[in-house]
Amino acid sequence: MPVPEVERTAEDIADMEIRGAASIAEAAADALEAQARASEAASPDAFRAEMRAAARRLRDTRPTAVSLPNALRYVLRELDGDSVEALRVSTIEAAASFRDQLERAQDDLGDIGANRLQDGDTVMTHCHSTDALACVRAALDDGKHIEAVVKETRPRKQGHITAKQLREWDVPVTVVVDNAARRYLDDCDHVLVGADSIAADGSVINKVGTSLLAVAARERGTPIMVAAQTLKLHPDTLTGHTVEIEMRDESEVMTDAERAEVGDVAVENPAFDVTPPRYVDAIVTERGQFPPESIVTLMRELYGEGTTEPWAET
Ligand code: RUB
Repeated sequence: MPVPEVERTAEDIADMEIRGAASIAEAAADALEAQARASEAASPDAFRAEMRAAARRLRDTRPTAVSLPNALRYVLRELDGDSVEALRVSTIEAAASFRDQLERAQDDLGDIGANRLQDGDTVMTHCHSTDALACVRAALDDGKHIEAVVKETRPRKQGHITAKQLREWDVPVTVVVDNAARRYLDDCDHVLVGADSIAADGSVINKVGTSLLAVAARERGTPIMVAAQTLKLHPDTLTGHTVEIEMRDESEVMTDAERAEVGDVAVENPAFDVTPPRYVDAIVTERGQFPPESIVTLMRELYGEGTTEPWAET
């Protein structure tokens, strides 16, 4: 049985109290650390079994952001030792080094992304991405004036989180409904979004609506920049697997009262969509910026030809 902190984190991820691919990854690593600290396992085998069970519980919360299984793999891979105490220490160290890497990757990515932003530029955002915002932050730190058109991002309106963060940085913000995006693209110099997963062919999986925005931006000639640290590269796509798109509760789209009023309709609520590589100008990672079609080279270098599932029951 995972310790209560793992259970709490899993529930918070599933309920989107903790959300966004990087934050989900960090919370998962923290939860594995909590499991290790609280473990009363009587043997190294029992400790490892507990860690695998905790990782499975976390893994099963949301299916699309690959940062989650990548984070779990990172920590479980570092488990080392012949005693419970040694295993505990190695888990705690692995979680700390994961957090360091995450923070460093976002800073480095931000510096690279900021080079694409010129003084006086306006960016259009979709959803809320800490990787995307790191690019704006770094551009501001370079002394550039940046403005933003922030898409509301139905149904959960994560655009409000982006708007709040940008206002805290004194960035002038205009919030628009999603359907107004094309109208405002002419006023924007970049579309700047994050990613939950990036597939081997360079497809970008991000909050639903990203692909529609990318198609419109291509038509208007506005460059599309995806900010995604390498934790978002989906290694299973190297071996032909596809990325599962999470379907969320219908009530996020229509309340029960609205449905009663409208009548008997089917409601679908996909949380993410796939933007084909031809609509993306650059994927900005902490290792540099890449045309989407070449991201596979980096993916091979970092993740080899595939992955294991270290959380599997043995
Ligand atoms: C969040 C979302 C974000 C990515 C990247 O979706 O699509 O663009 O996760 O975020 P949700 P970050 O709100 O459903 O989790 O750059 O912070 O990892």
